[in-house]
Amino acid sequence: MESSKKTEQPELAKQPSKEQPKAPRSLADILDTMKLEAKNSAQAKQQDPLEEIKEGEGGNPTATTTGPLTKDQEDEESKGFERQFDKIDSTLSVREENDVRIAVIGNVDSGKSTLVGVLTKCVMDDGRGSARSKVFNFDHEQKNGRTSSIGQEIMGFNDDAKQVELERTTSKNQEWSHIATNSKKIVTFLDLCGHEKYLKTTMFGLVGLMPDYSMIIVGANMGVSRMTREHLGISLALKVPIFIVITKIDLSPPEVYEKTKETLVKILRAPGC
Ligand SMILES: Nc1nc2c(ncn2[C@@H]2O[C@H](COP(=O)(O)OP(=O)(O)OP(=O)(O)O)[C@@H](O)[C@H]2O)c(=O)[nH]1
Ligand SMILES: [Mg+2]
Repeated sequence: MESSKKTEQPELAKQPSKEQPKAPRSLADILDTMKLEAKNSAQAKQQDPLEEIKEGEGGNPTATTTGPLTKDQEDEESKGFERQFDKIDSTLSVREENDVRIAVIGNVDSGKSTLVGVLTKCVMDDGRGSARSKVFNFDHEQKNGRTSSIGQEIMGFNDDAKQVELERTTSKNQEWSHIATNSKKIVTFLDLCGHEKYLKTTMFGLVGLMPDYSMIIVGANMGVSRMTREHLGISLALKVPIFIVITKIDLSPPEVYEKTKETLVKILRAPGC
């Protein structure tokens, strides 16, 4: 038995299975590859002898240079950087002027999605969730009425500062494209989640999507809840300017509405706010 085992081993070594790593290449092969790569890179350098001059002209200030730069080259290179920064600045200021991004935050059921639906889809709400159903991303959100993902909707304004009318379109892409081509200014709403369970998603919207403002929705009949304070605190910490919208005034008894307003004034006048 032992002798048969000994004879099988070299057989296996001769025919390696697919999982086994490839046998290393010979030293001569490796040297050949290295020579070829060195030759190619030398040829690439010869093909573009103006590369260094282009860098000095601001064409590509991030490209590496060979050898130390002269004073003139350094000046030219810094001018190149300045030109690129100016370009980025102007792009950002165009976005600031023409595209305002608003994060919609506040307690669960305060009416965030409803307000976004009413404003962007130009429909009235029936008090039972008809407007919010137009802005939900997923079926499960439609079923339980709770936002669990970040919804994005846009609202466009034309040269006369009037809202761009919506077209009957089949897809969101077509709708956005119609609004974008006919608008001078665009307001983007980020419909965030109110439930504590989805606070991480709301945080991501506030931190990652860089809103210009936070619109804090407070239900008149609900008062200022713990979650509303939490969202307000996060916005303040991120230095995102805030404004407050009170909803459900039609449902709220007048004294509760007055109490909610008083509490809001107190919070907004508190130090650090
Ligand atoms: N009567 C009345 N009902 C409203 C008003 N605003 C919202 N609603 C209703 O309140 C319910 C909750 O609204 P949503 O828009 O889903 O609330 P939300 O803040 O988005 O809730 P979450 O996404 O779960 O945080 C819906 O049935 C709306 O129809 C309002 O001003 N008046
Ligand atoms: Mg919602």
